[in-house]
Amino acid sequence: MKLFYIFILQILFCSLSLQAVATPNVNYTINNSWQFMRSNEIKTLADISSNSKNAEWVNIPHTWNDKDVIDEEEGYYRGMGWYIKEVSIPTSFKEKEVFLQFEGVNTLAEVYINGQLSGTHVGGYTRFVVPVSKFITFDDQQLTTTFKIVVKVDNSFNKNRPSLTADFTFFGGIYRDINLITKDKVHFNFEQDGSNGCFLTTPKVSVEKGELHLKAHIKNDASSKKKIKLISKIFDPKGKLIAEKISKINLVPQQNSTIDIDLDAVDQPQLWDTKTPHLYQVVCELWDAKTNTKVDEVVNPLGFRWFEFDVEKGFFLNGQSLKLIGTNRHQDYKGIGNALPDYLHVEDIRIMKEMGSNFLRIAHYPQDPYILEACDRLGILATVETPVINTVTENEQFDKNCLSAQLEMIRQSYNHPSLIIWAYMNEILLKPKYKKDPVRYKKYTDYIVQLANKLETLTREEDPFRYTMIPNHGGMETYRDAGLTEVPMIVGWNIYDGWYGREYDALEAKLIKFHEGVNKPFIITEYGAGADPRLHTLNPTRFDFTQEYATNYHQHYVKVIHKLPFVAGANVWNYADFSSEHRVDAVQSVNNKGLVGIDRKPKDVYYFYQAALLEKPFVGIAAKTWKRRTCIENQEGKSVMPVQVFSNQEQVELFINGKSCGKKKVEEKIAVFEVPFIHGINRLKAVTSTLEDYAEVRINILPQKLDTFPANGFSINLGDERFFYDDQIDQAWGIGKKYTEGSWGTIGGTPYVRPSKRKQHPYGTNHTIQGTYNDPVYQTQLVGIEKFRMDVPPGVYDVQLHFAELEGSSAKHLPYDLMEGEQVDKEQISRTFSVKINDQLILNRLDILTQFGEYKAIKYKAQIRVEEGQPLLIEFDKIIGEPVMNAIEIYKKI
Ligand code: GCB
Repeated sequence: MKLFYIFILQILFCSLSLQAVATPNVNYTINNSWQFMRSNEIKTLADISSNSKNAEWVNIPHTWNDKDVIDEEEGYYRGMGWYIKEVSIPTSFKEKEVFLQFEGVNTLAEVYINGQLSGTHVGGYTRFVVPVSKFITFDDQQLTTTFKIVVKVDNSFNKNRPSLTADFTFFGGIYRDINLITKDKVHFNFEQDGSNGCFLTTPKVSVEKGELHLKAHIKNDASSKKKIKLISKIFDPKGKLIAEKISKINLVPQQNSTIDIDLDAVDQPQLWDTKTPHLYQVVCELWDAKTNTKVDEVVNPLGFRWFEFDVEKGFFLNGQSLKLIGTNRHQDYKGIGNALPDYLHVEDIRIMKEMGSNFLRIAHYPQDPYILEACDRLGILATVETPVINTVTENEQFDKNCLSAQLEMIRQSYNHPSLIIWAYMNEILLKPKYKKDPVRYKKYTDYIVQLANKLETLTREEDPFRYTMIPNHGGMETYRDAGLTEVPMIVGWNIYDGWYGREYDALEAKLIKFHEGVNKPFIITEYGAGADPRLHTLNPTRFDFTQEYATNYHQHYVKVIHKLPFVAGANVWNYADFSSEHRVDAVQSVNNKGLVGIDRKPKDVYYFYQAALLEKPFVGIAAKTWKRRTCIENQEGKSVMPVQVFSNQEQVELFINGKSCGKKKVEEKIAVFEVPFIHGINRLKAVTSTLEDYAEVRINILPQKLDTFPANGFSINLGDERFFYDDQIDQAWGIGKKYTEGSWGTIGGTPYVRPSKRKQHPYGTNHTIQGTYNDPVYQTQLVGIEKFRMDVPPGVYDVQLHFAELEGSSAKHLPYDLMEGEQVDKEQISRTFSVKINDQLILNRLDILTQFGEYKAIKYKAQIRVEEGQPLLIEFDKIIGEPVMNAIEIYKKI
């Protein structure tokens, strides 16, 4: 559409004479070539020129935090950024009204046109419109008129602006499109709250009939009365005009009018549902009755559907019971931050649909318009919410900002048939203030309930046809006793049993208790387990960040969600891994609970969901995500490892290198095969009665006896039961073993366990390690290691020792700690040790903490010549405390 307008504009430029001619309305982006300065030094427009040497050219969408969230330093720039651009428009636009429409600026925007403040907006996730015409002087002597736009953007913390805290990065910048729009003096009122001025409702829908109502806000900015025709046209899903209604309206000068009309009901409408999302279109046109010219046009999607939430029976769409299952979504991407090209928004929804999702929680804030448009087209039901998260500020300004965000969200997304729930306040009691002072705490929670009631009332007044929801967390009593579960129509609960706490077996009983306790329609708004795509294990354990544990966790949740009818819906946290700068997890600053990575590469669990949700036959081999492995040989020189195959068929057969591993019954969507991998390439094929899937896995089998040394060396992780796959350089790290006669391995030492009251981390720590992107290699270690011995053939060896001190003073917790105040009581450890290899002193009195500091990746390389009959022997001499080693690599050079 925009290209079309640009084309029209070009024609205009060519054919304009100096007399005013009637021009159609235009709407095109002005995203290119903005001058940008990130600086807190620039306080006013006057400071810009003295700082302009620091300016860079950027295109919108843009965020200034794309780089500083991927660097190693903690924290990111939260402050001011200035965007500057000169824009030329045809002088003929004088006859029109010119506007700028900002799709999303995080978080505060001040827009100056030709030096005058022409608009401000608080809130990073909704659209706003700024008038231009009254701030510019059209140059009648020229074909074009130029004006200057300066936008001040601020993403710093402000106690009056939600979100105050949250587990995601608040990327600053103009990160969605800027449109230049012209309108006739008479137009649908799109300035107010960023809506398009037309609101459609379907008050009653059945198989026989779909009723349709239109509320249109029309503005007459002219100084004279206007006679107007409003023509409302309905087009069926094939684009055929099926109804048209003309309403005559008299507009008073300089006023807004609201028109409420029933449009013709549609007989036997093609219903919108998640399998066949039949989309009608409603085109509303404004015609000047006197000149008989069209002055404005707005197109909206229309879907005929009805839905209902039942406390006991869950959700019904068009009278049919439907379990809502899908994911949540954040709006960022690897290396780009939140400034996504449109393709990625649409692609995300396509990937969700291909997984079998029928439900999306757009969390924790409204997202690019493409998201709901794609949900409408592809058939994914949605809930959207405003970012009032974790805590509130008790003052009027904070309330006002929450309410305006809610209002804008509703008005801007109102016509999407896929949208069924408006939500607000995520886990608002997660960071409660005044917990130790019961009287003050009560006052605080009363304030929150009052604010919730204001948001609820506003939402129900704006839209009596949809549901409302608040997503809570933790124990039911906290929210119920505060009075918060009373407020919305649906209660959402974020549940992490089996991840942050307890085991997932506790889930079913918990859900039943919650259901009985709150007696409202119920959605599991979040559940998820972190999985660093690079970590794998044969022994999945809670909080190990392996793909295998995540699969077990989700398999259990899906089973329970399907079993309990009162669970109307559930959203995995999260669709994709996302940026959370302050998060301390397996991957620095990334929340790893995605079903796909931050680069959208599927994890095993994505394929599991395809098996669990798709109705068409599906088979998928888990091994695809773990395509290079290092493991230890068994007696037959092979390495037998389980391989999961996900399917919705009854039975699967798996082949390795053409040989069958047998047939297996699929249970809860998974069949597990014990597969005898051989050294080198292994080709897997899974076969069901109608389908096949393939995977290729390269295995590096480490022999028990090293008569010949592996060509690509030894890369071994210590103190770990997880295999690490470095996907950047395709290096597979195996897990260590104890030395046995004639073989290789460690002597002495026990795996490091992070002191924690709840034993949260089965292996080592999840603290960020500096100086590497391979944190898991350094996050585990053997403590008290005495020797590492390898009975090797003679030759020259390169021995690489990896260390990190994990017992530093600043053992950190998740800033976003759902473990509720886990405390680590520990004393500063001191350790000094020396390392000899084959009697050669390699490291003298190594004290990692003093020499390098805590949580830093340290690597030493040494070359050793081993003579016939000699082993390769690394010895750790303890001087103070216990020696440690995190990982080891050995290569044979000669
Ligand atoms: C939650 C929050 C979400 C976090 C998530 C997590 O409950 O609502 O914002 O990212 O937990 O991963 O801890």
